Amino acid sequence: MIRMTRKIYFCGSIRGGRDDRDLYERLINNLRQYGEVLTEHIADKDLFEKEKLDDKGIHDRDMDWLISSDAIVAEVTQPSLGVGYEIGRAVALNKKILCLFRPESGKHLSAMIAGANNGSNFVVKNYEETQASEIFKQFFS
Ligand code: 6IA
Repeated sequence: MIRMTRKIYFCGSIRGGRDDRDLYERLINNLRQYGEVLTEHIADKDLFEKEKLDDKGIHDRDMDWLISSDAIVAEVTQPSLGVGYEIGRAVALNKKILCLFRPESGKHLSAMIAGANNGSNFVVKNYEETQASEIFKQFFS
């Protein structure tokens, strides 16, 4: 029997603001035990200097990855149009989605994300970082 590695598409803010970059790095490292993280560049410190593609190239490549992925994990505390767009496209593709929001940030999550929670294939969790491992374990079990 051929066992395929699960493909995880991690979403985090880029042009929306990089305040949570370090956290993205820790979450991505944690997620690696559950599959291949297609978008590990989200945590890259030098992303702005390294990126060679133009906007269309980025969009088209990321959409291909999104289509090929098995699960989407989005850190949604830092509002990002790109992350919101990816989540909407993922819903249309019937993907399994986990959104993580930190209420401690003092921010307010969009009702269009919070209200999409159905507890099964679209899961929204208010969390603190120490809870992330347990949330991932449950989500991928
Ligand atoms: O609107 P935002 O830029 O915050 O959108 C972030 C989301 O869109 C992430 O979850 C990524 O999957 C995707 N995304 C946006 N920009 C990029 C990118 N390069 N490379 C990969 N994925 C991206 C942008 C670098 C550029 C500013 C030089």
